[in-house]
Amino acid sequence: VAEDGLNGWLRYARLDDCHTKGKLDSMPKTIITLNATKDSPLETAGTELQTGINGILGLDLEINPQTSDKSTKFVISTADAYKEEYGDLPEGVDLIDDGFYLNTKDADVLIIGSNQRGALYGVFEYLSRLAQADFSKDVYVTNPEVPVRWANQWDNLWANGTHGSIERGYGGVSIFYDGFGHVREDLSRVPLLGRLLSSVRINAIVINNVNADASLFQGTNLDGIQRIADLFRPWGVQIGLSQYFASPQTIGGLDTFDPLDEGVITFWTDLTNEFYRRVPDLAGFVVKANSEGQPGPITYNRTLAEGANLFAKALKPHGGLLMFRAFVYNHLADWEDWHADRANAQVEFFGELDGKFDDNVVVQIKYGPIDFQVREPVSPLFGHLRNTDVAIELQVTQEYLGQQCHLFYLPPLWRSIFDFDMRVDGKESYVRDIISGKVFNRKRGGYTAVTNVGMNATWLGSHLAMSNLYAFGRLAWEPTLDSVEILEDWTRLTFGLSRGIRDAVTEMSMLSWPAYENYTGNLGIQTLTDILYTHYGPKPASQDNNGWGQWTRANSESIGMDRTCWNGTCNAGQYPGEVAQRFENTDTTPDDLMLWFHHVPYSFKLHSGKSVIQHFYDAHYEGAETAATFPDTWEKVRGKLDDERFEHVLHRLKYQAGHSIVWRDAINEFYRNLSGIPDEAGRVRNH
Ligand code: GCW
Repeated sequence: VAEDGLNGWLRYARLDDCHTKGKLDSMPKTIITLNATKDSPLETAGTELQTGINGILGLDLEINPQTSDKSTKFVISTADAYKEEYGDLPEGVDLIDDGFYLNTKDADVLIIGSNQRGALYGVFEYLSRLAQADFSKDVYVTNPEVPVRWANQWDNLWANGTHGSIERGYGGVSIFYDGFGHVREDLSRVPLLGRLLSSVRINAIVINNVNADASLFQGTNLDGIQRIADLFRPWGVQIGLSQYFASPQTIGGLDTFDPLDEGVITFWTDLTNEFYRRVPDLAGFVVKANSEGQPGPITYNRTLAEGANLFAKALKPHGGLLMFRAFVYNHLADWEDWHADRANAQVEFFGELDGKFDDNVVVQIKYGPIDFQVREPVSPLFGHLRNTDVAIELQVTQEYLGQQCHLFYLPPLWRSIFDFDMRVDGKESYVRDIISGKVFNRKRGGYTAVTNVGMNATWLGSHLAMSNLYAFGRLAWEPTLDSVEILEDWTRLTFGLSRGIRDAVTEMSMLSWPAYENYTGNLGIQTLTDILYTHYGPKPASQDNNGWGQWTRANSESIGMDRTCWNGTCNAGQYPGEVAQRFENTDTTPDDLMLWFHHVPYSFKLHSGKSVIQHFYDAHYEGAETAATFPDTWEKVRGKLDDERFEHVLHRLKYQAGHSIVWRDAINEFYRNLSGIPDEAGRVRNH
């Protein structure tokens, strides 16, 4: 497990002769890396190509041979260096930052990046093709959809409390911190992660929890941050840091953290300069402010924009970005107030601030208005920020989605958000085009994901969960990629070329979202889990009667949040006109969001013709039945891969099948008791 697990999808397993027959002779014999300096991404590109070809094809290639022999070669280069040495790239090859050009149709294979990172991405692309026995000869030019493609780790310096050392991390303890307040001595996992991230074109990683601990920025930990950055750099991965808003007070010795105070401004300027002295290519900061008890500018009656700009100004001379999280809401809300609604918070806090942010601020918005639920409409804030760059925040770590103990392939959920048409000003405006900046003519957009890999030998705690990390990078580069195609690539790279394995993984993965939604929370009611602590397992009673605002408003007659404008919280009204109208009425609200937007009797008839309560009962049975097929589906591939990975996956799938029955019965019986309405099929017991 260790070796395969840590390499993830970069195994470079040897291809069978039947795939390589007649192909090896025409392979170039040497690798040229133009102007590669030590520890540069270009140097990495050369060695990675050498390693990959050795693994996949069994060929030994020399890098930058001294002889000027005339044999065929791989040329790995930046566009500028290539131009100097060989002349212009062909017409029509237009590259933007991180993009690359790959030419496999001639005797020499050209892998040319707009920059060094792009060249490295080109090598990974080429190796990914070879590993899948794709020897096609063509010309390929690709550029990223957005420049910000960042992983976020929620790693803590200290391992204590209920969360372990990574908040909402299910893949073991931190690879960065020792759990006792320090950066680890042994950082050998860092380059291995850098390699995986780089291979899917993720260009930065935030290395500490957004609930930030400023002691990371003191003493020897500053050296530690520098060591981490130095280990990621050869992979073209920059680091970012989460900042604690009250640091001027807690570590700066000031009696205030007011963002307009001169001393506070000097504190952040000096600290930022110190970071850049050590890490000249620092990507920037992430800030969670005035959220869930975190300090922020509102403490001093300053706006969130004033808070964000404080950091932005310090970062600006160094070219750094300030990712400011839109996850701001009142977690002590009044649940007896029919009109209170956490889903309204983002637009309430940020809507009016549009245009008030400095130009190196990016507002980072979770995909839905609440919190990584199994089904949410897109955050309405995406329709409001016309003059502000935005990034979407996704989760690879499955916080509400089974915590890697349940299989949940996320791209179909992500795509449902990216592909939603907001109808801004009555015009086509897909969320992905809002993110990229196309809709509002913005220059910079972003995709971020909370990844939370840990020391576990599989990184995420489960082999199959790695498809989500892989897919996140692929989609951040090209958000219209097909979920199944991404998955098939990943499966071939991870488990080899067996059709059987590919069919099994695809079947289970593509059923995994509907199954999980069916047995955990239907019709937009959210994941009915324990929302107070673990976010795991069924606990529908925990949603209501507390300030967290993940309410269902279930009583003995009716259920759902009334988010209409005519009678409820008017969250529907935060969407652009056409969409607002659609969500305002039950007639035009899709079934899967019915209870998100409407409070209705259990007997309410859905578009499907079923009542809400019967839908609950049936869906929970269907979901559990689907999960019950997973172990059988996986059994079909026994013997087609190593036993260790086979058993590891099987164990998780069997557990999921069992736990889905726990979910089914807990939720069904809860609503059977509450509503008093029997299951038409007579399955659900009354207590
Ligand atoms: O979903 C909540 C999580 C917190 C997390 C927070 C956030 C890092 O329960 O653990 O804190 O979201 O996104 O800031």
